[in-house]
Amino acid sequence: MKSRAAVAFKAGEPLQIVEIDVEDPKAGEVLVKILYTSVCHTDAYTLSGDDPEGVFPAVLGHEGAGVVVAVGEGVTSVAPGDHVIPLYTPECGKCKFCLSGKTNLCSAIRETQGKGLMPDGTTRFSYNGEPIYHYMGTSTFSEYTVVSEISLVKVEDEKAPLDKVCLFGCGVTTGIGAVHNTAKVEEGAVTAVFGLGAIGLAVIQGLAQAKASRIIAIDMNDGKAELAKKMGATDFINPSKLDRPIQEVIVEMTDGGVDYSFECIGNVEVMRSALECCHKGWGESIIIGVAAGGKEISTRPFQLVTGRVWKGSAFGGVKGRTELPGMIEDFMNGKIDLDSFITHHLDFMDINEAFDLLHKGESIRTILTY
Ligand code: NAD
Ligand code: AHE
Ligand code: ZN
Repeated sequence: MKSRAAVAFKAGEPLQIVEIDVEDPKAGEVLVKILYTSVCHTDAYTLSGDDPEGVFPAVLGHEGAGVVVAVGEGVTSVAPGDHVIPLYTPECGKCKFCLSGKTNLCSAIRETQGKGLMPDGTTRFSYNGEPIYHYMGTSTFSEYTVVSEISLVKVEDEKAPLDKVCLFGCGVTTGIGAVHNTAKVEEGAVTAVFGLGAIGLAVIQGLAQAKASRIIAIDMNDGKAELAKKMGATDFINPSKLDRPIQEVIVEMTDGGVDYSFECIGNVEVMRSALECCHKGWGESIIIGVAAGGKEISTRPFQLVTGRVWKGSAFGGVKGRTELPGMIEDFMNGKIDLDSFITHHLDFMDINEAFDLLHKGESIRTILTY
């Protein structure tokens, strides 16, 4: 079938809206009509050419929601008409990782997914007869996309608005999950959040749910302070206005450092600050931001010897098929605020504008409608 898609033909160039060909889903695969998608900084990262797994031409996009159109042989968990959210972290429930009880990083299709291919090693997308690669197993920047069955969670409540719950495809789940699943923040904790895009703001929302006593929000852009405070931040710091390292300032204002910090930018210098602002003996720093290929983190090992802990979090440690239904329910019951993340709405055709808004720091999330 034909599908409108925003194709990343080359790194560093704007996406081009073209009509691509989409093949039928094979065994274990599902054809989904994407109704809404948004742009996460990771899409911009891959488009920039800094992602070692970035392959071109590709259909990017991993934060979306839509409706099942057709299923391949053997698919039983979803059926045509079902509302679904694609999951870049699938959940097969059978692999060593899924069975470990220790991680959400399902390994069933990770190898081919990282190469922009479906599990059988081929692609369902083409343009002028040439293959187009998939992305993160989701490719939500095509009106019709093919994904693995295990990369879909069904939205059981048909009243759940897909133009909002699409945010559970990445940003909101990642931030809230990192607080509860990765850091396991307890009531009264003193915390710091570096970077106030959708990920950092979702972390703040998770910290507010966990009843953290202090939530120090940090961003170079003063324009982010208001929303951070609305979500629950107690303090805001713009590090570009300081004449000394931010970690020194935070350690001083928290009587020795924070219990938990979260890096939501992808900047290895900030990752160091986030670790070093943690309290001696127990402070934990969670890396969420994705740093460019070739970048490395560093600190004095003494920081770890003296009890600080460095951890990372992918998709907030959330097992999508098991845990997203509960998060969608929380949203429907008013326990998660999605509306505040949605700063812009645009037509899908204007997707490059959504990237510009993100780069300029003017948007949190832009919902693109097909
Ligand atoms: P975003 O661009 O909306 O937000 C980043 C924020 O960081 C902006 O507000 C920006 O002003 C701020 N910032 C940039 N440099 C800074 C600095 N030196 N000091 C303080 N603030 C600074 O991005 P986003 O969509 O929220 O994504 C954030 C990061 O999280 C990206 O690296 C993205 O790739 C990553 N991410 C990771 C996961 C995961 O599962 N680990 C999931 C989603 C996104
Ligand atoms: N391909 C990148 C890795 C990017 C990365 O770390 N991705 C995060 C999700 S970002 C979503 O916005 C993730 O979940 N990683 C786990 C995984 O298995 O990919 C690179 O730099 O190589
Ligand atoms: Zn993302």
